[in-house]
Amino acid sequence: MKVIVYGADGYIGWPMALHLASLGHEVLAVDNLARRSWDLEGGTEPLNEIASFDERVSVWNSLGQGKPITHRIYDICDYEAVASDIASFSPEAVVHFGEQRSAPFSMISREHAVRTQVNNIVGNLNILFAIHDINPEIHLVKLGSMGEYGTPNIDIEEGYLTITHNGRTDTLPYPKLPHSFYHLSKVADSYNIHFTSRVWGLRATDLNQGVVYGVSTPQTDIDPRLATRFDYDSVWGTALNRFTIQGSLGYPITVYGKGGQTRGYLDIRDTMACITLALENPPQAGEFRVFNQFTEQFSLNDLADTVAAVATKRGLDPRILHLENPRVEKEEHYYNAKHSALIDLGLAPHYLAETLIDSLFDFVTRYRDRIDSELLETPTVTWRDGANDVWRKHADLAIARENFQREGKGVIDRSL
Ligand code: NAD
Ligand code: USQ
Repeated sequence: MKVIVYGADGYIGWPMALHLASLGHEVLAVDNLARRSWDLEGGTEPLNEIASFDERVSVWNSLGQGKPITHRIYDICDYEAVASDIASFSPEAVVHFGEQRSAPFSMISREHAVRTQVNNIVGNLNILFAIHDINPEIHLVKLGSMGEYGTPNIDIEEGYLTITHNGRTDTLPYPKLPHSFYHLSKVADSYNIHFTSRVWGLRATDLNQGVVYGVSTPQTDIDPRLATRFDYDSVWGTALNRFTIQGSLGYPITVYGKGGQTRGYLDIRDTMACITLALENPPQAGEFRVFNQFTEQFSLNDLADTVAAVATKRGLDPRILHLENPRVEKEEHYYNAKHSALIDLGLAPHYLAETLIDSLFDFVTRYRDRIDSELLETPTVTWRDGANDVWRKHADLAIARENFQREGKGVIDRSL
């Protein structure tokens, strides 16, 4: 199959490009390197060293482990670039990861909220228009988020809810109560995709994904230059990544608020499997298919306790600290989200066991000299302020921009 992967230099997009190439699919990997420029902007970086986009692609292509990958660097907000590649590469499917994906980043200021929503909503619209204009048969596989639903006091269904109101019944998109301006951009994407499925007959799968963990896939493990990123700062690092590194170093494990916040989680290997299943089983023309993509649900207290148990077994003395919550979210709530559609298609999940956390401890320990303890500490972005000036560790954007361009790493985010 010919597949374009948008956001192919990112945490999930890179291993996905490798996974598809290893299965013999022809992959065009696209990214504008915005994620790397956002690191420079905020003074953050992943725990592990990651090769440049050019280098990781050339390493893969030199190994002869599957199909070679072709890659291109451009912004998907540039319609001409998106349309030109869809026309010339002629994919059967596109997998779209290429968005600003941090909830805290989207809550820094008005400008960050606008940047997030313009980047995400315009990029997604461009892909929809290019599919419509060039080949409406192309299957769009789009990464959404479980956080689009929020935490309602009823069961969460997979995309749709059948409602009886005043004696009449209809099946409608499930109501959304998103957690942040970032999650709101995903809701807008979902509506735009649903609309184009109904009006233009496009075929699309919206994957409402939970929090992804892990850095190890059969392909990323082949060579250190194929590694994917592990983030741990308070803007880009997920709670589980932060807890792991905090627990392994003897830092307090920073649970925000009461810790009853419950979310869906999945291993990065299951992300690969779910997307492959979606590609192999495309929806009908005109169908907007929604899967809830996670395998288990945990509260933050569950995660903190599991990390602390692993730390204790390793002879450490872990501490769990309940910080004042910088976010506005329910800290104790009902949560029961359906997630059977991917299992019905054949997903065989990897579950979060202490052994996986133990292997993450080993991973973190290997890179302990690179840890910037400032990034582990108190979160710098709050949901209430709307102008979080202190979030930047290195505020000198001009220097970051200059270095980035001098090192030839590619285009800087246009709105920096
Ligand atoms: P990431 O930030 O590591 O990767 C996203 C990639 O997209 C980056 O390399 C970035 O440079 C690129 N990108 C962003 N805007 C672009 C644009 N306009 N043009 C071209 N490229 C652009 O994020 P990730 O963690 O790999 O997440 C991938 C997708 O999955 C995102 O859409 C995210 O919202 C979704 N998702 C992630 C998780 C998770 O736990 N990581 C969970 C649920 C959903
Ligand atoms: N949290 C802590 N301590 C920390 C960091 C976070 O308690 O040190 C809490 C947050 O308050 C929140 C929960 O952990 O209640 C989850 O936060 P997170 O940062 O782990 O994940 P989130 O912001 O939800 O975002 C991540 C990805 C995003 C994806 C989302 C899936 O960054 O791209 O969309 O997970 S979901 O959560 O299902 O919406």
